[in-house]
Amino acid sequence: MSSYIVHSIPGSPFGRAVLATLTEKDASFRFVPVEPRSIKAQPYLSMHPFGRVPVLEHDGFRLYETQAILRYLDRVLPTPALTPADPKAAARMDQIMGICDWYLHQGVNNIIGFQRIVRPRLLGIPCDEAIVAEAMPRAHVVCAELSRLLGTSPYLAGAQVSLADMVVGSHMDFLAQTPEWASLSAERPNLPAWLERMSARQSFQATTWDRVAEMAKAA
Ligand SMILES: N[C@@H](CCC(=O)N[C@@H](CS)C(=O)NCC(=O)O)C(=O)O
Repeated sequence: MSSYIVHSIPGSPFGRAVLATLTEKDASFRFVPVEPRSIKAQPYLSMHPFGRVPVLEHDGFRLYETQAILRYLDRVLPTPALTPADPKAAARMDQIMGICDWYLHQGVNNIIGFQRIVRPRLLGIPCDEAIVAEAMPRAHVVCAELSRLLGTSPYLAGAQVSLADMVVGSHMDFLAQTPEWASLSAERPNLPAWLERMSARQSFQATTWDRVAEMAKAA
């Protein structure tokens, strides 16, 4: 039996980052689907008092907050390392993971991705165009900065794939499925090229929304 248990909702970019990291490490895990309507009530709140996904369980140890989970996995499953050995590259990785939480998710993906994808697909409610338009200037700032930080490197923290790619890739792949991606990526060709590189990885192919939905059905 797998010692890693991931509680998440199919389609969650944060949940995908955890699943992709476990896949990069070739670790077996059990996926426990969380019913979206259940996350703001007990018993789920006893596992995650802020009512979010994902949650990781490992050998009786329970952890939430994606950055903490990813760093934990990188410590207990050290091969292949997903944190650069060079302190400056590691700091860049940490910075980009912070950008993902504070600027890419908050105010960009949780608006544009939610309105364009989650509302129609899961809730059957049409997109609120005004809210999406209002988020676009913030989205351009985030994409411009991630494009600048990526530069000509293959991955966000340099030559090797890192935890930053796991989490930003999961979010960016979501954003890339919206019509807004055309304008967000137009002047920044390094971003779609990097995303294509990430999407070709086995860890990303194994953790698309549809693949995670299959895991949920099989659970
Ligand atoms: N800071 C949390 C954020 C997790 C998060 O926002 N997850 C989203 C799904 S991608 C969620 O649970 N949303 C449900 C909600 O906001 O009610 C983490 O890093 O794990």
